[in-house]
Amino acid sequence: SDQKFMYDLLVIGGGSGGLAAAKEAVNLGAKVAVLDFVTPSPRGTTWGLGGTCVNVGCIPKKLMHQAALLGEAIHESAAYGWQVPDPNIIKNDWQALTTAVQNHIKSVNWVTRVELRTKKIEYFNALGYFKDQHTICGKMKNGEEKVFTAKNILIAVGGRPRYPDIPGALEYGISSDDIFSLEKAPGKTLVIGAGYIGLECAGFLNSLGYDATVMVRSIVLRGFDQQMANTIAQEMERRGVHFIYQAKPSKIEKQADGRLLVHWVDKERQTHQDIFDTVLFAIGRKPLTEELKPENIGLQLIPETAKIDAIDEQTNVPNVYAVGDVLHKKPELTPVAIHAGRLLARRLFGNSTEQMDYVNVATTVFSPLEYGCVGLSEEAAIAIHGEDKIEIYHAYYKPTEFFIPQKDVSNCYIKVIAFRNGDQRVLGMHFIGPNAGEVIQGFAAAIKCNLTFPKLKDTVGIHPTVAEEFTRISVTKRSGLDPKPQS
Ligand code: FAD
Ligand code: NA7
Repeated sequence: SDQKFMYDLLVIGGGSGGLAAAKEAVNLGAKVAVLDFVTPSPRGTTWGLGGTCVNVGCIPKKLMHQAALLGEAIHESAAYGWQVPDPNIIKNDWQALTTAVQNHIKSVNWVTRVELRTKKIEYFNALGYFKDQHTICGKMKNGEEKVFTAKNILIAVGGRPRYPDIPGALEYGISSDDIFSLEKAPGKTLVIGAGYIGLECAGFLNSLGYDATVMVRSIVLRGFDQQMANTIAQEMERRGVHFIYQAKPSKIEKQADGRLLVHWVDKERQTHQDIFDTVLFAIGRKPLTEELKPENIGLQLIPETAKIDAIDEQTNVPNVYAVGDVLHKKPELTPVAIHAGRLLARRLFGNSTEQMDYVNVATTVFSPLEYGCVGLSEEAAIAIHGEDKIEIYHAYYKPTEFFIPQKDVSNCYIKVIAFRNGDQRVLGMHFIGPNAGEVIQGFAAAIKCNLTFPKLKDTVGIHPTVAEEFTRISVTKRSGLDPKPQS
């Protein structure tokens, strides 16, 4: 330990990336402290230790998605012989759901706190900012400030939902920070923004029995394969989610009855309005970097986004590092933050040289019918390698378990993108269907091992599963043949 400083590593932000780095660093013998502080959302929601994923992200989202899937299963179960009273009168109790979700989160907050204590990581519920490159001021809830010094500082402050600059947005809107603990059932909901968070929220709300509308400014799921993205939106629409395309909100007003009157403008500059009980903004997230007073240490931020352009997680200030959602042009995903944090701690305190590989990170959109993918989208593959160099394989398929309840299979679709010549290495895999995350995870490992199309075809499937469809895929887009199942 360097006697000049209180700590070997001070982590600002006790979320996915920060906690992973802190735990790895103490395991390697470093003296570590973590500051974590949650500023209440505009409507006053706040939460405990653990960051976005645990409190207002992946975990509550997946639990609400599961609630939605169970509701769907109740309806299907009658076809399988279950003597369900009358599925149409079965309702989800919002309070019971949110209570269960919040209780789980509180137990995770508690376990995290105990773990920090046992590992001897010092934890402070304080909002940190830079005084100089080795000194952090931590502002506690009571306004008191505490000073910390450290040899290395890790920025892992993540981000928070953005709000548009329109009248009524901050006063009456909510975000993903609020939805999972909303005291009152959301009722008729307008979700503004068509990124994965917007689609997931609209999807589970619709499945839970609430009228849900997505307002799309341009396209759905920017950055994802657009054919897959549009298939997801089409499936949501089929299930009753409404979409308003090419529209931008302009004003939200509260009516005398407490409901919200939302005004929006379409691409012909026509104005429209409708009444909703809840307006949820999912228009992207803003990193919490400016609050760190980066100017005090000359820390450079990307001007447009306020994100940090680190090289191997090292910022332009040599002893200051960054991981997770604050990083410029890196996937905003929990396992990415965790892996980068852990590898960084090993490089700092364990003589490791291993670097984080941000390429081919798999992800899943937990829309009602899920979408999992790894590697390149069709557009990206064409842009990078040219249409002539790649082959696109695709197929519609029918999950075995869909037959008896006669579930709609029209959007169960998969796609594999590979080099057309040479070793025919697989560049991207895309799956829409049940358990997409479970399906795509193993294929991500295969791609990491340089999976080729012939090897994929030489893999014996597991029958009857949905994942085996990838081993059966053979129709190319180029052939123009029908990708519908031929049975
Ligand atoms: P965070 O987990 O956000 O942690 C940062 C912490 O630092 C927070 O607790 C914050 O309050 C605190 N903090 C901020 N500033 C300061 C300061 N100055 N001083 C002290 N503390 C501070 N990812 C997935 O992989 N899968 C999913 O299914 C998924 N679903 C998501 C669903 C939603 C609705 C959302 C919002 C996100 C989802 N994500 C998902 C993304 C995932 O949550 C983030 O990528 C991940 O949490 C980023 O980790 P992080 O360590 O960068 O920051
Ligand atoms: P995303 O993926 O950044 O998506 C934001 C969505 O909101 C997207 O559809 C945007 O449309 C839309 N948007 C952005 N600004 C506005 C305004 N002002 N009005 C209306 N609609 C708007 O954010 P998420 O919250 O889903 O996900 C968070 C992060 O996780 C994201 O950054 C990913 O990297 C991963 P656009 O396509 O820009 O027209």
